[in-house]
Parts: sequence; structure tokens; C-alpha cells
Amino acid sequence: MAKIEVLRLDSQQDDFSEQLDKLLAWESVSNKEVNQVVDEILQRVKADGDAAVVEYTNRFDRLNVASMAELEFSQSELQHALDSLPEEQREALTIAAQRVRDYHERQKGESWQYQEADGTLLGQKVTPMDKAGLYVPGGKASYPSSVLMNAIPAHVAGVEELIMVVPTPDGEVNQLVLAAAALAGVDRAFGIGGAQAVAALAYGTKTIPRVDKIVGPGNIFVATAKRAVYGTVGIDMIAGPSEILVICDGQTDPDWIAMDLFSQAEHDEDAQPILISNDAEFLDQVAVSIEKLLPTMEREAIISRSLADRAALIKVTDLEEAARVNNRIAPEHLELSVADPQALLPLIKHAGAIFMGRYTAEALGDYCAGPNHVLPTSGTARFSSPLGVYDFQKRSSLIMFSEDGASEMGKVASVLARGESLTAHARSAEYRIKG
Ligand code: HSO
Ligand code: ZN
Repeated sequence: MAKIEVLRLDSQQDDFSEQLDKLLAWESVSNKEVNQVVDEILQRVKADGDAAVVEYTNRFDRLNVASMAELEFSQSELQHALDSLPEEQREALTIAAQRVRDYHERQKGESWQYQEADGTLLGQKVTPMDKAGLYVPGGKASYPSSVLMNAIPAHVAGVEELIMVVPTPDGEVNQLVLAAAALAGVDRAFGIGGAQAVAALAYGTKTIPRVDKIVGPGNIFVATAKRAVYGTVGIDMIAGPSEILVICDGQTDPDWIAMDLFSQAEHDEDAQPILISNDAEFLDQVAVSIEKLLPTMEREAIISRSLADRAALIKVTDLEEAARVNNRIAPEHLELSVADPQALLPLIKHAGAIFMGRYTAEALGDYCAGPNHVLPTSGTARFSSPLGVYDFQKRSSLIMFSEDGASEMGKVASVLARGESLTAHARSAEYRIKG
């Protein structure tokens, strides 16, 4: 294996800012041909429902089913998948599910009301969506942990019906995914995928209920379909490749840090692992660990590409500067591998999830810490948050005027309405002004 060169940057170099921009540049692909194919699939499913979904599924997943009913997993199939897991797997999945549930329980938004002196009442009523759709990819990107992370917040929010779709190319069923679905309380599950599954969830068919929001990762066809149905239904964010940024003071075992970088690199050739340290020697040590450990990795090829194309080892003058660089990057995952992470935390503004201290491997967060592993990528942590219970809840405003309140505010509304030349608005308010 050729020696792998990881980009080195130094905050003191003149072109550091431009180099950083270059490193972070990432364009989410949008492809004209894919758009066309997806549009056609969406239209067909909208028009022909189950028949179109069955036809596409037979074609793309190389199946031979006669009806949509054949593509539905029964609750007993899901339960059976869970019961058949090796003890160790079932136990680990159960612990993870419980921890994710406990964490998300605390996110539940509550309704509130308050009363003004004249008896007028104002408030906000929080309600769950009725139905949510969960897309689970097939093949190697199909993660049971992601089933938990997407389904549990929906459940905690109080969504009445949670519908999962997961393609089964060549009839291959991922038992771990079904087991996770059983644990997470998925109500119905179908062996379909691609744009046709997104369309079925967005528009509804005779068999598949129309949902209010579709969440979960997928390939370019799924992402394109989700973008296209947005507005008809809600969608979660469209996730980019995984990212990890480690800030280290040079005192953590370099092998640990190298492996933490690998842990996200192994997801995807386009994944972005970055290490920032104030200790140049430590960066050298991590580079040595990378060389040493890389050949031992099952996913060596993927990790190598990610390291060669998108990684960087960045020297800064101090940890304050490391925090500033972090805030420019706004990474999906940030590890603060330093002696006093609490002291650094106030300087951190943008990151999807912050892993504090030398013992907190990001991988724990991917599986069982409790917080969600669906996180904003590609710098979107500047303005968005981890997937959570709030993504399956919405708010209604509450207004109840007392007679006195209606009279007082009627005068204000009347003036503003006449300013906008909206006479019906004005008179509607004026009727309620007292004598
Ligand atoms: N790190 C991924 C989630 C995941 N990791 C699932 C392992 N399985 C999200 O960026
Ligand atoms: Zn991961």
C-alpha cells in the first residue's frame, strides 16, 4: 500500500483561510438525468398507486410479486426477527433503544398558556404529526442503529402511525433492521425502496398510508425524490457525507485519535475527518498511527480515499484558535479530546454533536449514548440541529380574548386594518369594541 498523505495545514500560513475553504468545499450532487427519472416515478406512483410501486419494485429490486400485500412485513415477522437475534445483539440493541428513548423523552415540547390582567388568554398547543414515514436504505448502508434514531423520536413525540420502508433487493431481508423496527415500535413496514417508496409515502396508495413527514437517509434517487415531494409532506434534512473534527491538546493516545478519525472515514470515501491540535509533534504522532493502523482496517480502501481526498491535520497556536476554526467548519461531530472540555465548551458555537473528554469516542454516540446520531452535515450545524422529538411535533397558537381584551385590542386592530385598507378586518374588530 502506498504511503498515504494527509493534508497538513497551519493557521499561521498566509493562505490558511483559502486552504480551509478549499478543504470544506462540498457540492451536494444534483443530477439532471436523476431528476427526470425521479419525476417520472413520482408521477406514475401518484397516478397508479400500488400497481406502479409493485411494478417498479419488481423491476429495480429484481422481485416477482403480484401485489403490494406481498411486500408488507407483518408485526409477527418484525417480532420474530427480534426474538431470533443472537442474545448479545438483542441485548445491545435493547440497551441502546432504552437509552435513546430516555434521552429523547426530555426533548418533548409541552403546551403552555398564560393569562393577561383582563382575562385574555394566550398560549401554544403542541401536537404530534399523525403519521410519519421512515426510509431505511438497503444493502451496506442499512444501519439498524439508524432505525432506532429515526423511529424513537417519532414515537416519543406521540406520532400515531410510523411506517417504515426498506428495499429488499433480490429478496434479501436485513433481519437486524426488522428487529430494530420491532424494538422502536414501527407500526407498519414494507419491503420497498427508491423514489417509488418515497412517492408512496408522500401521496399514499391503497395499501400505504399517506404520511405527514418522511425521514431517513437514502441514495441520490431517494434524496432527489424527498426534495421533490417536500411541500406535499415535510422532510428531514438531506444528509451529506459524515464528518468528524477532533480538537486535541496532544495528551491523548495518538492511536485513539487515529481510530476516531477512521471511524467516520469508514462510512464513505467522501467522509471528512479533521484533526486540530496546538501540538505539532502530536500531529506527527497521529500521522504515524494512521500509517500503522490503516492496513489493519477492514474498510482500508474507503478510509484511504477519505483520508487522501478530504482529511486534514491542522496546527493552531492554542485551543482558543482551535475553537474558532471549529466554528468556521461547523462539523457534524466534534470531539474535544482535551484535559478540560468544560472550559473549552463556551467557545464552541457550531457543531451537530459535541463529544467531551478523552474517553468520549464519537462511536459511542453513533450507537448507544442516547442523543441522536442524525446530525447536520456540510456546515449546516450553523443553522440546524440534531434530529429530535421536535421534528415530529408542531405548534398551534392559542388566543382567547376576554370581553375587555377584545374591546381594547379591537381599537388597535381597527387602526392597523384601516391602514391596510382592509375594511372587513377593521369592522370585524370594531363590532367587539364596547359602547
Ligand atoms: N456516524 C453516522 C451514524 C452511524 N454510525 C450509524 C454507525 N452507524 C452518522 O454520521
Ligand atoms: Zn458512524
